[in-house]
Amino acid sequence: MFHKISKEVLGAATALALVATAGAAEEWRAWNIHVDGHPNTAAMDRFAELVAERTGGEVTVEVFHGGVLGSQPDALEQVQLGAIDIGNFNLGPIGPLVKEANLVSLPFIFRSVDHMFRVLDGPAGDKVSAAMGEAGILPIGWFDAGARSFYNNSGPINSPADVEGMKIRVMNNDLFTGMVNAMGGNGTPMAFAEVYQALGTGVVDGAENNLPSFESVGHYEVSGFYSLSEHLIIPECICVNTAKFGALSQEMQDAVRSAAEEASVYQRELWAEQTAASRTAVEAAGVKINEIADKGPFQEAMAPVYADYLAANPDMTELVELAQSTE
Ligand code: BDP
Repeated sequence: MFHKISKEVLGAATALALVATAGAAEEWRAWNIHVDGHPNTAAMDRFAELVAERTGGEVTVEVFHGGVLGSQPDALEQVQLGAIDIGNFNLGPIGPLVKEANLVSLPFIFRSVDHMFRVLDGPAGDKVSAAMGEAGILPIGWFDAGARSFYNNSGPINSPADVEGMKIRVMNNDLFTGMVNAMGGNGTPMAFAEVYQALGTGVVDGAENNLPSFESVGHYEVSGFYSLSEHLIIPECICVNTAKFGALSQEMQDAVRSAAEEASVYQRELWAEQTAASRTAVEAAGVKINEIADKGPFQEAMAPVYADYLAANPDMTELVELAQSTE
């Protein structure tokens, strides 16, 4: 009797387990470096809501904010390995992993954010996306990250000569180290989470970022001058482990993609508002925003950066020319 019941129970349990496996929910862990109040944090939360809604709960995303899953270079490797499933990444730190992604990290390659998006939406962008997907970091949505400018304490920066001798924190990418070095400074890669303290204690003399990030993590509290060099216009992505995304049915892939696209539209709206609001907030806190009358000398100083990059990656010449010639 006992034996008989247990067999029936076992049979039912096995059947249930099979049903559960067939309809198994995908639970994705998402990396986000930003804190509450930053546009990307709100956009990633919106993305998670939309994914749950549009996949009928078949895919869910838990977003870990504030970089608690690790630094950006580490998190990118985790995405490649599938240990982290998805995240909001800046293309700067993707360059060392995917050489095509470096296209967008060349200083002054884009004339404006609009120009950057036109390149991204065209054939050059298709090449960058395809290479990223092959490297395991598939972009499914594009965020605005504005333009990055220098900030420091010693005074306004108006020309490359003002950067001379300064130790400037940059994101992890040889292009950015080369960029600061080409101005006579000392480009120093460092994790984002360490920059506040490094600025406060004088371990670095300055850093560079867009206005929303300059404000959100308090760098403005330890930097008196923000000089609008706007030397880098780098997009950000919602990027997913390529194999995980590819394992979804076509219907689920479409649902996740549409969630990423809608979250990106939302992010770009928030971004525009936040850039203006951050400027007002940091000025109110005493930061001097310095307009640079002539950015020409900064652009000219970048000649060796382009020369070195193209000498090391001659196959990237076509892509660079394609971006530059995009109207
Ligand atoms: C912010 C980016 C973030 C970077 C950070 C940095 O959104 O992805 O990690 O800059 O400078 O603007 O490291």
